[in-house]
Parts: sequence; structure tokens; C-alpha cells
Amino acid sequence: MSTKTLKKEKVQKDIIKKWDKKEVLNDYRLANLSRQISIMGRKEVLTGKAKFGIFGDGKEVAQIALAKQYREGDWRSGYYRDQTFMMAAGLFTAEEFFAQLYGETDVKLNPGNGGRSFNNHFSTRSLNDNGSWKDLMKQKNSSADISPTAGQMARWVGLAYASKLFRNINELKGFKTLSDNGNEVAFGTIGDASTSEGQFWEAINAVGVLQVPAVVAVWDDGYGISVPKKYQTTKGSISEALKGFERTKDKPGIVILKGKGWDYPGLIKLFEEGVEIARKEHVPVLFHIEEITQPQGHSTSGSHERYKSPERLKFEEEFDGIRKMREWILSEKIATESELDNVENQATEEAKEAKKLAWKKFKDPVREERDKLIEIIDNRSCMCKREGYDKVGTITGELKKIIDPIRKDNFSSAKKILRHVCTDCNIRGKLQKDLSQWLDRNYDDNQERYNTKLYNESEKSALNVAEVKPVFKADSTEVAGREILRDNWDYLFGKYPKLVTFGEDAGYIGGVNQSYEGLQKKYGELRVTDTGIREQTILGQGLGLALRGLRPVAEIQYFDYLLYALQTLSDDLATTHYRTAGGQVAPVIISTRGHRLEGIWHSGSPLSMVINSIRGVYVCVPRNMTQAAGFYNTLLEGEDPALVIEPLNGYRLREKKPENIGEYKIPLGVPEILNEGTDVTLVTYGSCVRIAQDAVEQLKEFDISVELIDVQTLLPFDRKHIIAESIKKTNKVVFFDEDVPGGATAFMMQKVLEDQKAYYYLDAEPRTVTAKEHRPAYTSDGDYFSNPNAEDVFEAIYAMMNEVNPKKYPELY
Ligand SMILES: Cc1ncc(C[n+]2csc(CCOP(=O)(O)OP(=O)(O)O)c2C)c(N)n1
Ligand SMILES: [Mg+2]
Repeated sequence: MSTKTLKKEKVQKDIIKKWDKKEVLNDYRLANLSRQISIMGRKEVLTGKAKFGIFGDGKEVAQIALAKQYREGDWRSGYYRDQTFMMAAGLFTAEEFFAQLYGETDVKLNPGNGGRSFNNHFSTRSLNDNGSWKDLMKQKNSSADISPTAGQMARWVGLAYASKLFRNINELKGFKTLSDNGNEVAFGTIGDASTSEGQFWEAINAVGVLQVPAVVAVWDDGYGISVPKKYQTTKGSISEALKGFERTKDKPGIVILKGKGWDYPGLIKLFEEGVEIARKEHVPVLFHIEEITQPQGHSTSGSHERYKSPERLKFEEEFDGIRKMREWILSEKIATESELDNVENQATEEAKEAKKLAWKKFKDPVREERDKLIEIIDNRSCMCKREGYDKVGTITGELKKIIDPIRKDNFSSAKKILRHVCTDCNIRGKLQKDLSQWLDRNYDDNQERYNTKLYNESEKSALNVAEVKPVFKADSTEVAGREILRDNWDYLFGKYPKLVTFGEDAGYIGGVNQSYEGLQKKYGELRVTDTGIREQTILGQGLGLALRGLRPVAEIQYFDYLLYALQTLSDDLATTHYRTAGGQVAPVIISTRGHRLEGIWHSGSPLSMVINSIRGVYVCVPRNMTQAAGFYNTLLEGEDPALVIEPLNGYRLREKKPENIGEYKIPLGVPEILNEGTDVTLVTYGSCVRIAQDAVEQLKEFDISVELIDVQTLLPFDRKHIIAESIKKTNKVVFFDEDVPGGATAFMMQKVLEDQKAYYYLDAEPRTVTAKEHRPAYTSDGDYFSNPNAEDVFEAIYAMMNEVNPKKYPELY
């Protein structure tokens, strides 16, 4: 349907619509309540009760209209302006608004983010406390917001794509708590300026190609902080710029509709009709909502008078959605002036009450802890006056004076007092005991508040999946590595109906390395699928599917190109479980391949880039395809996101095929000792294992015995401290990989020396063998001189032996 026809129909429907007074007044109340909490929220920040605030003022009416179309089973992927949408959907209260603003960590009071994000970062809880899934069809669902502009778009693609899979894959028909035949719509929201991001364009193209029920509202208030549209968008209009994407009579595309942000009745119609199209026809719809205002400016960090002209400010006042709604109610004679005044007053009272309650609930537990602490320390000053004055008494006095203490005040006072009681003071023993108990308890509580749920901590944690060893017979056949993967995937697709894979070349030809050979034919185009070249939304597709309860394998063709998806991987996927305080989990498996080809973009192993930016996602670095398949088998039994980097040079190498393909499982975080030795421990992973094995053989010729350890997974890392045990025996260690110096080898070294305390057993300086700092050059020689090789490993180990026994191992050069 074109924009024009829709407009005509809209006008006709406007005329016949009879307004339900109760509904209209309720909407008006909510718009006012939302406005009031925004106004009060700003004051809470400016008076120092909250740290930062970003609000939804100006967008109330439009969001109330949109929320009318949001149903049980649907999903949202939005941003920080959506407070009214969330309230209208019944997913967010005024009290929760203040709780978020203050940083409430109790998920019962702040279920959206448990105090782990800024305010107005929303989400619903998909999981019960024990990690089991709720019935997602009985609730409206919101994925968890992130702050990077347009970062929500990749995930939005996947949330909508899930509906397509649920509608069209027979094996998925039985999952009634996840979908009703794919009738669910994914609601996206985004600011006008954020449409300048590449994320937006990639997502828009993806939903246009995929033809999925994705709607997105662009809230166009003309600015991104202070920068106006003319600097943001071609032709200053996102709907104009998107014209080429628009659906036409004979070509599928995106339905593009326009509305005015202050036009309550018009928007209700517009959204009703637009969302209906998306839901029924399974097509994407973009709403460009113009003339939206932002009465308080961008956030508490500044004021908009600095950059908006007097004319614009005047316009914003006149076209304020709430004011316009009031005018409309009066002109339609739906309610009287005094009725509306009443509603407004009620809303203000409600907002005040919510603020009061949220503050009390936020502060009381901290005050209680302060009081308990004061009970312990009060009148128990150390009078030895080592410091020349009563330091303990002073700290206690200062703590008592703080009107609204935060936990840090309590904690640091307790620690300082412990420090300042002199060793021979007669109050020390008891005070120390009481204070230590208080500190321990508070430490545990705060750990729980702030430092948990990075990974799945329920019984579904991938770490709980028990090992099942691959079984080999004496006459097990040797096959090319890719065939092990292929047969393993074949088994898994048969076993797990919710398993799907997608990526560049993954479908028809079964992957560039043919690890999915023949599987599209067998399992259908929607389970083994080709996608465009768009790494970020491939990952977003996976993320959205996983949030909706499916088991996606997002194929990133080569590890070097993971950088394109890194923003979504790091900001979104890796933080999902943490930022929802365990309310959502997205067990996406990212399958890619890397290491040891040649040239800057085909040889890279930038592992430190990954392990340092995606904590929250497990990282498996198998040395061959048997191990890789074993990790997939493990990961599908658990519910955690993970990255698996297959060794690129291993697809054609022959490996013994396990008899229990698809069923054996390799545990995460358990290194394997591949060669027992007594002189030096050599720690490595991935393709470097093969090189290390070569070096080990060369060293044998010199009577040097190397214990070779394959760490297998970098995250988690050696949970059983197998490497430290080895060092106890060898007293020497080399960490070897093809990342940059100070990269993943430094990570491994820190883990082993510091966490595992292996420094204690070292007789020689620990070494790392790595690639050069630059990216590796092309050709075999380029590789030889850029990347570490067996000779480098040999020499590093030989030099250590020379250091401890120069007689037996004289210098080589
Ligand atoms: C990737 C990224 N760059 C910059 C920012 C800082 N920032 C936060 S909001 C914003 C403006 C967004 O404007 P718009 O999309 O129009 O949304 P509005 O706030 O106007 O509703 C900017 C630049 C950010 N959060 N993320
Ligand atoms: Mg804007």
C-alpha cells in the first residue's frame, strides 16, 4: 500500500472513529505522568540525587499511539526515549523510572537493568530466577537497550527474522511458548540522527531483503544532541532518503509511512494500519514521525537553549504533543477543561508519590547498613592517638554526618577504620572481628549486585555440560576435517529442531569450506541459509533469534572480518546477560575460522582484540575439526553465547572420525596435555598447536622434553589450573601464539602467573613467542618473517635451557 492510499483511508477512518472517553483520558493521564517524571527526573539529577538522566519528554503521545499495537509475544528493540511506550505497554512504572534513575540494583524494583545501565535502558525478563524460560507468548517482550546510537538495529533484524522462521519451518510449529505461527512483530525505535549510523542502513537493507515483520519508528525531533538534520541526513529527511527501499506494486521492499509526532488521532490510525500490514503480510514498515519535540533538551548534561533558535523553541512549545492532545480533546468535546486539569493534577501527584517511594526504597537499605556499621564503630575509638588525633572517631563522625550515604561511603569508612586502629589498642580484637564480619557480608552483597551474571549462572551454564570423550576404534576412518564438521552438523540439525545457521555462502554451497555441504538440501533453505555480506546484522540476526528462544549459529566467513560485527558482539551480545542481571540470555554460537593463511587480512589471529572486548561470550580456539565439533556439541547443550574459531588450514587435513559424532562433548576451560614432558611447559592453542608439535619434535633431538598444553578455550581459561600443575614439574613456561606481542600470550601469562600463582614455581624468566606487531605480510616468506614459527619456538625454549644449564645447552649463535 502506498503512502497516498493509506492517507486517504486514514482520513475516512478518522471520520467514523468514535472516541472512547475513558481510553483517551487514560492516555492523556499517562502522557502527563510521563512528562512529569521527566521533569522531576531532571531535577533529581541537577540536585545531585541521581547521576545522569535522559528522558522521553516530547515523545509521549506518539509512543502511546504506537504501544496500542504492541501485543503479547511481540518484541521491542528501542532506545532511551521509550519510557512512555514502555509505560503504555504496562512494562514500566513511574516508580521504576525513578528506581532506574537512582541506580536501584534490586531487580524486583528495577527489573529492566538491575542498576547496571543508565536510566531509561529497559528490558523485560525472559528467564525465571532459576534460568528457565518464561512463556514469552504471555508477555510483551523488550530486548535490553544499549547506549550506542543505532546499536539496537542489528538485534531488531533477528527479532523479526525469528517470526519468519516460526511461520515457515515445520519443526518449529510446536514451540507454543515462543511463537504463535510467527505472528509476532519486532518494534524498533530510533532517533532521527542515529539513522546516520551504518548500523541503521545495514539493518534496513537486511529487513528489506529478508521481508520480515519488523516495524521501526524514527522519532524525528530534528536533532542529535545539538546537531540538526541537515548535517545528519541526505535531503534532511530519512523517508526521502529511503525512497529507493520503498515497496512498490511489483517489487517487495519496505512500507514507508509518515506522521506528525503531536497528532494523537492521526498516529493511532497510522500505527494501527502500518503494524497490521507488517503482522499480516510479514513485511517491514518504517514510520517516519516528524515534528516531535524535546522540551528539556537532550539530557541532563546540557541545555538546548544553547543550540536551538528562538523560532525552533517557539515551535516546540506550540507543537508539544501533550498541548496538542489537550487542544484536540477539547475541540472534539471529549472532555472539559476542568476534567483535563484534574487529570493533569492527578498525574503530577502520582509522579511525586512514585519518586518518594523509589527514593525511600533505594536509600533505606543503605542507611540501614550505615546504622549497623555505626553501631559497631561508635564509641569504640582507638584512643592511642598514633595519628596525633582520634582518627577512628573522626571517620565515624564524618560517616554519621552524611545525609544520604552511598554504599561506597560505608565501605570505605569501615576499611579505613580497620586500618587506623593501632595494633596494641585494647579495642582492636573485638572491633576487628565485628568490622570484618560487616565487611564480608557487605562485600558479598555488593559482589552480587554489581559483579554477577556475566555468563549464565544457572544449571544451563555451558560450563555444566559434562565431558563425553570422542570414541575412536582402531579402524576408525580418517577423513578430511571438513567432513567431520559436516557430519557433526548433520547430526545436530537432526537432533535440535531449533538449530539454524546462516551467513555468507553458508547455504547453497554449504560454506566456503563446505562444512555444511548438502545440508541446505536436507534441512531446507531456512535452516541452512545464505545471507548478504553484512557481518553486523548476521550477528544481530543471531542475537535476535537467540533472544526468542532459537539456537542460531551465526556464520562469520573469516575471523578477520569479525571486526565488522565487533560493535554488536561487544556492546550487545557480550553484555546481554550481565546488563539484564540474568533476565535474558542469548546463546548465539558464532562460527568463524582464522589463523595462518597469508597476507594482512587472511592470516590474522587478533585474539586479544576479542578476548578483551567480549567478556560474556566464551571463546573456543580448537586445534582441529574434531575439537571444533566437540565444542559445538557442548555449546548446544548449554545456554551461553560463544565464539568458535575453526583453524582455517585444517579443513582438508585428515583426522580420525569419532564414532560418536554429534554426541561427544569437549568441556570448556579444560586444557589438554598433548605431550608430556619434564623440562619446559609450552602453552598454546588453535593452529599454533601444529607448529608447537613440530618444535617439540625438533627439541627432542636435543634431549629437551617439552610438556605441550593446548588451552582449547581462552574464555574460560584453564578452570582446573592444569598449567600451574605442569609448571610445578617443569619450572619453566613459554606462552606461544600468533597474536601481537602483549596480546593473548600476555593474557595467558597473567592468568597462569597471577591467578594460578605459578610464578612461585618458576626457575627461569617466563617467555612469550608471538607474531610481529604489524599485521602479517603476504606469501610464505611474508608469513615466515611476520608470524612465529617452529624455529622461533625452538629457540625460545632452547635459550631457557641454556640459561639453566649452559654446559649441556651451549649458545647456538
Ligand atoms: C555510537 C554513539 N555515538 C555517540 C553517542 C552519543 N549520543 C547519545 S545520543 C546522541 C544523539 C542521538 O540523536 P537522535 O538519534 O536524534 O536521538 P534523540 O536523542 O534526538 O531522540 C549522541 C550523539 C552514542 N550514544 N553512541
Ligand atoms: Mg533526534
